[in-house]
Amino acid sequence: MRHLFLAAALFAAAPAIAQTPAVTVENPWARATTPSAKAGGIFLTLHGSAAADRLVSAATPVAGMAEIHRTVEQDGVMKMLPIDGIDVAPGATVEFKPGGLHIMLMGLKQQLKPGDTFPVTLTFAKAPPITATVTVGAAGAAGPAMGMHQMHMTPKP
Ligand SMILES: [Cu+2]
Repeated sequence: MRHLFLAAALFAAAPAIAQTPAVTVENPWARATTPSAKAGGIFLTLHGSAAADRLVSAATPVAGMAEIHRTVEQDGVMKMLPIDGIDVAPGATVEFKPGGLHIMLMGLKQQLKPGDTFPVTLTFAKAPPITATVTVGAAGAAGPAMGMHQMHMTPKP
């Protein structure tokens, strides 16, 4: 009897089928910001599901706007460019990291302090949206804590 009950409970907890399998979001984190900062960045890793999908937008209550940015080098200067989405191929790993892909936060409504958490909702072309919890890293985590917009003006040494 006990085994039957467990099986029934597991079945009930199974996610609804017939939807595109979701991309997996791993280790979402943000850089700590200064009290006056209006911009920030979110970094995370996406793992593709069995089906091809595309991250098309991001939103968070802590910022007026969130954009998907990539970083390119033009004439020895690192620049950030907004992109309208990023493909996540089946089984692929897409890494958002400082100096590369990132979710740019503009119009920050609060300071991002180390240890704080906040939600980010990622919208995909096919699978339902995913809301993940972002943890604010220590100031200077994996790079300078200065606003990423600094990169627009900083020539490479
Ligand atoms: Cu950016």
